[in-house]
Amino acid sequence: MKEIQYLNLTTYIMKNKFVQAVLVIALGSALVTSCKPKNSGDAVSGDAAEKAYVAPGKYDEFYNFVSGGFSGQLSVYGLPSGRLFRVIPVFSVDPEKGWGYSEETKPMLNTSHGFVPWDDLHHTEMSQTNGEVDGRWVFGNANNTPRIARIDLKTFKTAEIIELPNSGGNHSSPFITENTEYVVAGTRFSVPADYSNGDVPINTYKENYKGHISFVSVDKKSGEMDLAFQIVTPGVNFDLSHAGKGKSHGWFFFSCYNTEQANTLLEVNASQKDKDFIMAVNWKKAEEYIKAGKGKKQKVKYAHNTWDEHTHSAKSAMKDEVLVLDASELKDICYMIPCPKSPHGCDVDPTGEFIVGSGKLAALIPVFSFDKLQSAIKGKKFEGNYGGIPVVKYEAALHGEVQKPGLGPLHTEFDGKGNAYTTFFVSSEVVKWDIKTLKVLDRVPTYYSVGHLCIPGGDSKKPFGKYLIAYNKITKDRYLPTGPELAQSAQIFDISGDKMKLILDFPTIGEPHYAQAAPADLIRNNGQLKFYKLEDNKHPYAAKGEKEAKVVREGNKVHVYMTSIRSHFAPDNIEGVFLGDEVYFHVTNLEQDWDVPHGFAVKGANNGELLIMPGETTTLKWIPDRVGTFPFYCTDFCSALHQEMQGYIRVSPKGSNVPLQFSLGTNLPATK
Ligand code: RUQ
Ligand code: CUA
Repeated sequence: MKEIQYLNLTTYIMKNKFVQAVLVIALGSALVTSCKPKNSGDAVSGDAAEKAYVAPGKYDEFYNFVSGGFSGQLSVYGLPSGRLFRVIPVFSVDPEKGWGYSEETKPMLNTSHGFVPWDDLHHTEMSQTNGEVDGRWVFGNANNTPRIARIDLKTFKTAEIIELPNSGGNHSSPFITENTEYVVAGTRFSVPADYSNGDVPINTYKENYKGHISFVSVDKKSGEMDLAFQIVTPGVNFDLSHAGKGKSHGWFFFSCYNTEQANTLLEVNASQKDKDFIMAVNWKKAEEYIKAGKGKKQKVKYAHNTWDEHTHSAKSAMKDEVLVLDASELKDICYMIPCPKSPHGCDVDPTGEFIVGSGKLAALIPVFSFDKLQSAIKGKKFEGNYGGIPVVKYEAALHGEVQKPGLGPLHTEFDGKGNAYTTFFVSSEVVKWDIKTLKVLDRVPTYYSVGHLCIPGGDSKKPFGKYLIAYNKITKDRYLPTGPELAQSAQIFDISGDKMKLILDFPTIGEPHYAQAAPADLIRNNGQLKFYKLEDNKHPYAAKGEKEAKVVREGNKVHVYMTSIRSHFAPDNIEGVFLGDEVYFHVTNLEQDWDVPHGFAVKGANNGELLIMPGETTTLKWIPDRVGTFPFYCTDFCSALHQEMQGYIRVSPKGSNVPLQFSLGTNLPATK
């Protein structure tokens, strides 16, 4: 194991000569000590299996919402068993669930660029009340075409997606304030603003590229999002962020790199400076400026997509304006705190006093003090400005540095008992340290190259602190080989004692970045929806009983109002459809019982299936490409006679005289 860890480290270093130089020079002996942690035994302790074991029929203690990275989806696991319960489609189409394939869900993936069928979901954040996880919603970010999604935890469905203008690579997102007042996003790639001319030479980055930070408000009751305002900053890369809490509620902290403002070969050119920044934003102050009318209205274009539980359909609205505050003009909303070497994670402890910056190339972890930051601002302990934003003196805001913690710190979470846990990508370990004394208390190896970690409630005011899950980027030999690509792995550690103990490995979907976890009861008892009430179904094409089943022609569009119930469709024989027609199967699931979806698929559809929940109506568009007779069937095993749940649709040449007719249980008159 040690050899493989070491191999990862060397490959990483060899691949990157610059990193090699920095690490070798800066870290020296740390390199040797950190890559082979003292207690690097990979054997799990004797009672590990017992600790991760959840007996058949028993429930897990926590839900774990894990981002899928390049899969664009969110997966839901149980802890401590590591059992996978569900993959929730968010930013990527999912033929399994018809997401992005059914007519009702297509608008959810609409953007100002049109229909975008994929994205990269890195980070998840659960809604909070008073800084505690409240189990209502989980938010996710789309990195590539900047968006934020809200997933409803009553239905485990994506309920809303809002696009972010003036942004590129929405990485520093979606992090929320302590009462979910805002879900906040910082652009990773600075770009020319959408409201300026973007057709400029790339090497004019310094003049023409800007950073934008978005404050998206969240309605307390409905959860509906709205782009409240943005703050424009000099062009840099915003990487990650977290809201202040408790005493620092009203502030937000963003890590930034590429303060060199390079536009090419960033691995070298954006690693020049000894320190980049953590940007502290006084968002309460920004709110005041917005109220005072200091926001400039800018013309932009972004989509806002919402899901309606009654019509079982999404709507996409195109918005065209945003209010922008300029950080260089309004001198007291943003402050830069110098932070060593390309900070990545930016994490705030449960008290709100300590802000941890994780410099990817740093040999230490700086911890900043909110109180010291406040007095530094009051006392104007500045060392100049960065693009008009005051730069606070490093020492003036610093609580202290964790010395020689490991190599390549990335992310930190907290257990609520005064301890911080940081992941180290290069030295493949999780390190536990004391937030106040900054002493390293424990370290465990991970297999291998850990990126993120999650402690239930670990970035809130109230961590539950029993387990720590490490999300590793590289799996190598942990599982049976599956060709060139191996599943990323998660590892659960018991952190209830002084020493972290590995209790379970489990494979994950896509590439998890952030994850969130919450007590199972909080979500299980939040009013989980078991089925949609048929009487509340307001879908314009719903058939709420078999008597309402029909087929209606409107020009070349054929609307099939179809019902499904164990174990037949109504109608199940359809004739009088012609080549050149567009057929819309609107299928209503008449069941009123938990866990009885029906599916629908028709031969030759350039589409996915439908998976229709009880009481719901869902539509599949089918354009027949040839004359003939085509079977359709239920794709979800729903009863002993599921295999009988089928039907036929006949397609005749254009202009033929086959009359439009449909039936169930009787032969069509035409066939005699
Ligand atoms: S971020 S490895 Cu994954 Cu999007 Cu820190
Ligand atoms: Cu309905 Cu199978």
